[in-house]
Amino acid sequence: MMQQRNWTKQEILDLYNTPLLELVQKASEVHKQYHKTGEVQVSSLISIKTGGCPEDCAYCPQAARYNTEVKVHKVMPTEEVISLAENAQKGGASRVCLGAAWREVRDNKDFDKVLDMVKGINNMGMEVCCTLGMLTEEQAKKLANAGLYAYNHNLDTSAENYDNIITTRTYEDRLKTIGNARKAGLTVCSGGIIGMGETAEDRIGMLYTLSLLRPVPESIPINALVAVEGTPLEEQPPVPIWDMVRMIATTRIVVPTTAVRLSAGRLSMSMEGQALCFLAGANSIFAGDKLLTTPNPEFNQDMEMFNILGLKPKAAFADKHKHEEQTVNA
Ligand code: SAM
Ligand code: DTB
Ligand code: SF4
Repeated sequence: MMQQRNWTKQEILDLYNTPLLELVQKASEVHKQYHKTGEVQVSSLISIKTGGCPEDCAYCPQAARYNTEVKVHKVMPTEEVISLAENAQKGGASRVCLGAAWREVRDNKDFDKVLDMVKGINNMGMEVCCTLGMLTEEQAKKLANAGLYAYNHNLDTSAENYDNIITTRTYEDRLKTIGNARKAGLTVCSGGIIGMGETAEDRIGMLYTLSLLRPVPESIPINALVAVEGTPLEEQPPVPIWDMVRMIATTRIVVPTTAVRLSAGRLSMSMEGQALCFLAGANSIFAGDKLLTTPNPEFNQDMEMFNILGLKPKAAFADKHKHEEQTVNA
């Protein structure tokens, strides 16, 4: 059983600034020690409730206050969600993430529908993750009882940079929700976005905060900003692939047992760039031609990439024993 080490911010920053190939090599060694390097989890995103969100997250096309092309949809019928999950499973996906453009979970009929979706997908033998905004410990427990495996709630950026990106809720609110998910026995998925104009210190500050959580999150998504017209960040230049590789490699070294997810932004990455991300320790991708509202590489193109790189989709719950050990030892 690996004990998570306490890193200092400076140590993480020094890692991040290591000459690139040396960093990738180090990360690759850690990856090989703790993970099956030939396996990458295929996850599928389903936007169960799209647009019209009251929050002001500067990156998000679903915020009602920005003028984007996203159309508002109410909660999707459960059968439709299950059928999308079935299709994803046929394509090799072992994890489904249900996303809702909500500020927070409310105890109403829509939440009951989400509980049904979770039950249905869990019964199919897939890992179910939800990202529904803030939630209480009681709501987290209801989700856990319905069979939810993970709760996604991103820190997005460092505590210092947070107010430049979101003002309608605080960093402490985010940490509290993560704590509530944890108390309910759910695994935690929490990461952030690079390419929003933040400094290297901000990227590392976020990683530092995540690395100090106990237990450490089982899953950390690293998103490259998808700059969407109409949002305050529409003019942000694309993040260099080298920054993405550095961020993934650094995360891999700092939290060796965590699943590092190469999440949004792959449409602008070459296959070679993504290959470096896998070498540096990325454990998963979102497959399917849409993320929540923005485009993603075609499914067939990703399967071709898996073939070329010699990667296999990972089975569901392959990390479950690791999570149970972590919880027992926490
Ligand atoms: N409304 C819920 C919340 O914010 O917690 C859940 C859905 S929200 C879309 C989930 C995450 O998607 C955000 O925390 C953010 O990290 C990521 N995200 C949203 N828009 C993005 C964009 N344009 N580019 C990259 N990541 C994005
Ligand atoms: C995460 O960190 N990235 C995913 C998932 N968690 C929910 C979402 C990415 C969304 C990208 C923008 C969009 O498609 O709307
Ligand atoms: Fe709403 Fe989530 Fe988008 Fe923020 S990231 S505006 S909370 S959907």
